[in-house]
Amino acid sequence: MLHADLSPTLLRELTELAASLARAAGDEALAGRRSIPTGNHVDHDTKSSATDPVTEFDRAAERRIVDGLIAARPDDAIVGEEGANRPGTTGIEWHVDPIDGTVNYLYGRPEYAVSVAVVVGDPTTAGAWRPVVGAVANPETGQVYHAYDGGGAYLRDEAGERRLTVTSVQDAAMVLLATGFGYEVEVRREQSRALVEILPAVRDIRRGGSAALDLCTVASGVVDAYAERGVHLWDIAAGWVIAGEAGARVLTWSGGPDRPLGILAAPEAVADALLELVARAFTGARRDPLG
Ligand code: LIP
Repeated sequence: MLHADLSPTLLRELTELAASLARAAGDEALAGRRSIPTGNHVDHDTKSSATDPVTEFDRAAERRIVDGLIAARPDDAIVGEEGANRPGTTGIEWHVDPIDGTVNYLYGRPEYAVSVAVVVGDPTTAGAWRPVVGAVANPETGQVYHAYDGGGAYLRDEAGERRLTVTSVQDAAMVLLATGFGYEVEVRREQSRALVEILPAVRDIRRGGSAALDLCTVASGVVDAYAERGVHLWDIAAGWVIAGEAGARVLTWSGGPDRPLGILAAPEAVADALLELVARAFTGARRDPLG
């Protein structure tokens, strides 16, 4: 059931809450990273594979965000990458990726972010849900990207706040495309095959290591588009709203039961051409995407 009262006032309040918690958790994660000399990896466990890390700072950041959400909105549902799973009664569900780009965080590379989003509807049913609020904070740069449904996309940093719009690229062959790769060998094998089709058809690709930031770079025009197959909702929910509010068409498709999502975010002028390319390249990418 979609939430009844998604007024602009409520959406603004939810966005500010998301942005403030993302910033606070990010600052704590940054302090943790800087407490360890560069060149030393943060101690970590692994999840889906030996290359899929989770650190104490991922868990601490998620706790910080969850505690803040419960204090502010105790009846909302919460889903977090590191295990937060709290039912709710309001129809509002928070999706939290406490550190997106964890491998970059591990190595001391600056491309990682805290992603906090609100999703309404039923994320377990294709087409019956959508993200409506998103905040993505990059602790290394102090940048906070934020947006809510119908409110525009913004970047807030030490220079102030400015509205974001996607690029005006008209030709798919001139698209600078952000993409990413999963942790599991079979997913990476499929993604490698997809690159054989995609790389010759676009200007070039960029691999930043954080889906949340990749979507924000589409919104800010730092790249033209982003496509990846194998991401989770918590990776993309906030960036989805931000890229969409900056003028991108955002399309997702399901990888099937227990399989992650595929996503394409692109300016309208090249969205159809890129969708055809992605649907050719990624097995299982649907030509009739979810939304
Ligand atoms: C990451 C995604 C990125 C993908 C990585 C990884 P994590 O999420 O944001 O787009 O390419 O393989 O899944 O694991 O850093 O939260």
